[in-house]
Amino acid sequence: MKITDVRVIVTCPGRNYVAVKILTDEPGLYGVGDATLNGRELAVAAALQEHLAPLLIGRDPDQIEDIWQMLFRGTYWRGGPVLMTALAGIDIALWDIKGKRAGLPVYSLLGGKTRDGAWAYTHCGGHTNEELEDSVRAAMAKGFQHIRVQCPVPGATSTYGMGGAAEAASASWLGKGSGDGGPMPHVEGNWEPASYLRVVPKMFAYLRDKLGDELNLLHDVHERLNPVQAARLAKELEPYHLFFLEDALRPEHKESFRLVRNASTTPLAMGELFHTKYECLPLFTEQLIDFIRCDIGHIGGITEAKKIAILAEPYQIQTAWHGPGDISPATHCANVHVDVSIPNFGVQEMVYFPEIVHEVFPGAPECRDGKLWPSEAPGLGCDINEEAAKKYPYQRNYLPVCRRADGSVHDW
Ligand code: GCO
Ligand code: MG
Repeated sequence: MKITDVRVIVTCPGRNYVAVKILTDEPGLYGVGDATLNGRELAVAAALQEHLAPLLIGRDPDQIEDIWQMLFRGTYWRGGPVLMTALAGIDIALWDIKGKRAGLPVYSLLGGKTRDGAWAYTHCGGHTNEELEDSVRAAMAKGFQHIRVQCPVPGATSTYGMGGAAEAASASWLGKGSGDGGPMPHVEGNWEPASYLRVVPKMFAYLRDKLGDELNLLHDVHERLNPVQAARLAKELEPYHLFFLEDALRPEHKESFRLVRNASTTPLAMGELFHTKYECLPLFTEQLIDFIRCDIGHIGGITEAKKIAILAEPYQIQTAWHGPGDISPATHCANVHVDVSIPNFGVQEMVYFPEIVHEVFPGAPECRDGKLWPSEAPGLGCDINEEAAKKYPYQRNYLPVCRRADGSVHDW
């Protein structure tokens, strides 16, 4: 069997997505992958179109590992976010082909089920603790047992995650630019670590008081703290028994996790800005984190995710793959096939996609009883409707930029 064509499809059903469709010489046999890198979509599309796709034509799609190595090591330069996202798009599409060809869901090819479904967490936010509580109660009523909670920061004009599930599912930051229709990033201003550090423990105290101890609560710091601030937060959150505290530090400072770790027993999650297993290793070997949450769509796909899970297992680190609305349902499908086939799965981030996304990408993991369930169809279970994709052309879009009260740039 041979690869005959690689189509790179850029579409914007509310958000920009980059899809990879790999066709073979077997009539009707193709795979669909996701190569979306929020805010830098066309860089990945160009890498695929101009550099990687030509290398695939005529190759045997069954040889996923060899193709992966050829693309990763063959560049000589290795890969950052752009190339590892491009590679993920190819890898995910190739696993889809392998499953369809075998007549089996991909989880079966990865070793078979280790659990029935994958525990899922949804996002909750609000402008006040009361609003947040309502949003958490609504998620609990839907069956969620794991919930990520975010709150506004006094003085800040807006804050990452405050909008909860609605924000995650909405049309990203499209239209929130400079206000004159120009392509300027939406700026989030007046964010101060001191205010943030004061307000987050109060949010958890409120929620535990109202909701009790049983619910699994998570929180995303979004790489905004320095080491000593992160250590303080982890320590002050100890009484509220978080399921995990996510991305407390910037990805560049892995050694600083020692300080956070030594300060508290709050479980730590990290990894959505990593690109390879090599970045995960120092956190694994010193057991500095409890959950690894790489983005399967940004680390070269299922092939690398499986290796990362295997490397994490002996250190008793569990997976919590990144699952936001700015990667397509194809990566969400890949997440769940890996989740249900590995021994050290922890939890899976999920979003409800708007209907317009499902129109372009039919097929996504089913969410019920607080869990995600993989498709039982051969392959990964996500398709692309190319005609529908054409209706929603790419729109230039940027992620927000965060500024502190003095106007200086900070991590968003
Ligand atoms: C998460 C993430 C996302 C990122 C987004 C950037 O935990 O879900 O932090 O919300 O901000 O993927 O494009
Ligand atoms: Mg995050």
